[in-house]
Amino acid sequence: MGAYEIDEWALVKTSLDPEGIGSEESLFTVASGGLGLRGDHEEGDPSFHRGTYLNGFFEQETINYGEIAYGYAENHQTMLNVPDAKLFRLELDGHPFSLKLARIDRYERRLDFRSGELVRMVTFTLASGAVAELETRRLASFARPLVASFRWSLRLTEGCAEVSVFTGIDGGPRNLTAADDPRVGAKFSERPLIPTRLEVAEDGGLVEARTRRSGLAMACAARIRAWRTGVARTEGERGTTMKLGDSFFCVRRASLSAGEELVLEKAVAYRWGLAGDEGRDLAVEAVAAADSASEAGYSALTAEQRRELDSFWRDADLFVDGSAEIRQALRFNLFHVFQAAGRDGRTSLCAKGLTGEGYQGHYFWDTEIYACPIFTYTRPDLARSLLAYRHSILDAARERARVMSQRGALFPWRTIDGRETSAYYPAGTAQYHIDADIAYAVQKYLAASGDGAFAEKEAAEIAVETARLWAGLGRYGEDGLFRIHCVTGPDEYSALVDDNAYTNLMARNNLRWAACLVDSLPQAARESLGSAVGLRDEEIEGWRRAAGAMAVPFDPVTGIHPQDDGFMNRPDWDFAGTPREKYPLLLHFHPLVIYRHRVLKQPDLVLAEFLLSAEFSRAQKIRDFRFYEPRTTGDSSLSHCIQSVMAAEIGDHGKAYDYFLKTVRMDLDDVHGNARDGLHLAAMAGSWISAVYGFAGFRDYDGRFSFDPRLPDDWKGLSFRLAVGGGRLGVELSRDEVRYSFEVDRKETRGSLTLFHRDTEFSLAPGKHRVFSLKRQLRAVLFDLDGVITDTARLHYLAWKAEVDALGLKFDEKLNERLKGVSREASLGIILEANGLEMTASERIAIARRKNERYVASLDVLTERDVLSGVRELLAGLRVHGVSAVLTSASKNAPRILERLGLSKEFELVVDPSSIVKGKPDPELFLRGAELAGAYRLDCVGIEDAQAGIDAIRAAGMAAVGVCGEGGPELIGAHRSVKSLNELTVEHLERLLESIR
Ligand code: B16
Ligand code: MG
Repeated sequence: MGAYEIDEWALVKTSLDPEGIGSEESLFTVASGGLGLRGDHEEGDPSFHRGTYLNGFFEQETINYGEIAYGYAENHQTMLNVPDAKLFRLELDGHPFSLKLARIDRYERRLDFRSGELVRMVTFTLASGAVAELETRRLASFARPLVASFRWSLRLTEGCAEVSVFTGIDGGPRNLTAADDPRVGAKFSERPLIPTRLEVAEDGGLVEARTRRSGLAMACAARIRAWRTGVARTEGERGTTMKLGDSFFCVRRASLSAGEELVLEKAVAYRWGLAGDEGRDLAVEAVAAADSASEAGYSALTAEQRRELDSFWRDADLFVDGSAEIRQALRFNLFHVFQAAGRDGRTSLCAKGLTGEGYQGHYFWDTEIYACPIFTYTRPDLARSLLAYRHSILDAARERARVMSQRGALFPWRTIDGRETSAYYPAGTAQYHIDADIAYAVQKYLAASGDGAFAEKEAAEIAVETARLWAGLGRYGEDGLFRIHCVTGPDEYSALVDDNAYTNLMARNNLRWAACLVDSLPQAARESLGSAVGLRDEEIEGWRRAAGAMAVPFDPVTGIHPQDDGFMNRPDWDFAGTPREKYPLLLHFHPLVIYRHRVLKQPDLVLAEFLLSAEFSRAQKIRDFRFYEPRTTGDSSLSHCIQSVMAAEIGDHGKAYDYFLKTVRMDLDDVHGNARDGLHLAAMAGSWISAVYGFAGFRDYDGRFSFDPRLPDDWKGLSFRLAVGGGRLGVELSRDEVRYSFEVDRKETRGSLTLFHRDTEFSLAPGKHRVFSLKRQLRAVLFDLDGVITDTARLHYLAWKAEVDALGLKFDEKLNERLKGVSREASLGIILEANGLEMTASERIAIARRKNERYVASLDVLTERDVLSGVRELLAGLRVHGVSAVLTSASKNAPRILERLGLSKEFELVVDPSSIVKGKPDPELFLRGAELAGAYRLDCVGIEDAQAGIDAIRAAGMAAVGVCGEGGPELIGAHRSVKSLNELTVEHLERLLESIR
């Protein structure tokens, strides 16, 4: 699989592959949240694009619109490719060393997830026959902000050679420009970074530069040490340093014989800030940091790096028992997400991390919805820092809200410094949902961490200003519903719509949370919040009212939530007529062509159903997932992980795993073909989301922590830890059971943690654990009525026949087969459709009523003798075993029929079909049945005689028994088929449950 070796703790490549060099540069990036070094080779060749980035350091340039309108974003912002410290050029016997031309005997590059180093080893033979081992190492320090350290060594194992090595700071690299792809490419008209100072010393140098327009300045200092080891160690290889344009290079020379080694260590420090900030001397800071790192030496920095990573992995590792490839991919992803996160409260996490220039180093909602969950539950300090960044740009967001004629704060869709920089407003500025996404991430962080100080200040201010935005943006319609017009949801293949369901749902959550948070503040905090943001009680009431009246589109015909108000009116995209090469659609069709169809780039409503999990029934989620999935292209890399989580939730394990594979290996396999422009950080974070929220079924809605585990077939286990309740919750899943444990540093100060395993509430005291079985155990049997308990199909047939004949329509026993298990109204629909007839709602109601009158009258003939054979015996057996019996009939006459059959007492639990949204084959009836019985759905067996019923049971994730009768049609999908219930005992059902997953 892929071009990389399988190593659980490293990404390893053992061959040079000029074709894949671009994506390799992204994959082999080392970064520290503030500084990113792309994985370009030390010699600078072969290379797709050499890159060094400082998170938050950018240049801006006016956006040139062909036609401009008020309030358009004014400036592009582009994270700059800054002077490069990675180059080490080597000359041997006067000839430049080239990876492409050398006679290479061994090659290996390794990105080590535990030491944080990129290590390359090359063994090669010189023209003279001498043999050399070249080892290079680099790291971007987590412990020392914006410091990188390099170790370069060349050892001769045979022969001798004259060696020269050149390294310094190269001012040459620029940002990538020309590209047809709107997702990449800087827009500079002039060189963005102007060198202002270049100084050299024998052992290093300093460069300073400032941006042309964004008012920022940077400094970069390097210190180089060299020595020769081997037969006899000599100190301080002397060398010279030279300036070359905006660059400088130190040269070190040595004559090496077999067994001797020339070693260079280089410490580099970057600093940046506002140009002209008199309080700071960036050069002095950079030099001091480089000196200190140089004195400490490379191995000391590696030790620091290991300590940081040991602690990260202790909290964040996700262990999959069953596949080394998956472990590697998950750790690779986590490592990159950890490397990408800004740590200073002033920077966030770029969509591509610090691995490339795609999306120009911008921050989007990716941080809050995709990356923050990882940090909230593994490194809360980093989650806090990322959210503090949002607080730091609150003033810019307030200003943006004013420009957009709103109150409160409107966070920019994409930005570096807080100002909106999206040049395409329909899929940019219009994504107001980012306000609610940020609020959501803050809400989660608080619920998991209990960070009171953050709640009282930063969180409260964000809560108020975002709630204000929604309260002002929406309008009450004539129907009293609170509506939000003309926004774009997460799915960018629909734009500028009314009542985007995701936006409204998340806004509702935002409004409610803000009201609760403000109400829960201690008096003093409330007062200082009041003076900071001028809050009145009536305003909070207004939020609650708007939340209570929020419009959420619902289509009663299909029973799904349309993505927006107009969604159901639009035609479906012609998927069958769209060849593979036309994807992603955004590169082949005008936006309007896409917008006017039902086609999704990524989940929208389905994402809301994940994030706001408890607000939707399972049946609703199943319907919605099934409706949207075939319409979702996955053109966004943010798509797959959400599809995976929701497929897992609705019990579609095959799909859950397929989508997981797409997200977990997105960049390793270059699924989107653009890894060279930088890695897809949200998708990488998404693999953690898929595993934890998908396979472990973790949900954290509204501060309630629950798990509903479902391991993929290929895995034997999954374990991880989450930071909650002041300690670490350990979750260890095996095929048969799950073990929850709770550890805290100091037991006496912590209370118990309340959790839910499925629907079972339990609490864990510090130091304790609890184990739950995951095996299916028979708890409830859900019985269909007609065809299973009694045979009223004939009576239904006669009643319909009489009615339909009177209308002069055709109706026969074959058509009647299709009505089995189907509701009265839907049955009439089938009859009319078969006759090619349409009727008004009132005509339909009248016909259905008359049919029912005939049917009810015919029920008088039913007696206890009409109970089908085997029914009473099975019911008696269930009672003895304490297994619930539930009636899940589509018939509204079921209670009357039970009474006539003398079975009312046997069925204390009867699902009322008039209380459900969709009948069979929708699983709702059966899921309700399980709920009524208080049984977990996988512990239920459903018994049905109709195909629609078997489909419904399977969709509910339950075991299905089909009653086919004598010579009846085969029921597809039934786990077991019987002629009558005579063939079934409780033991049979128990064994049936054991045999299926
Ligand atoms: P009612 P089941 C179903 O019963 C019948 O099979 C189906 O033909 C009928 O239309 C439906 O009940 C509705 O019945 O008109 O009495 O509400 O198989 O789900 O028990
Ligand atoms: Mg039936």
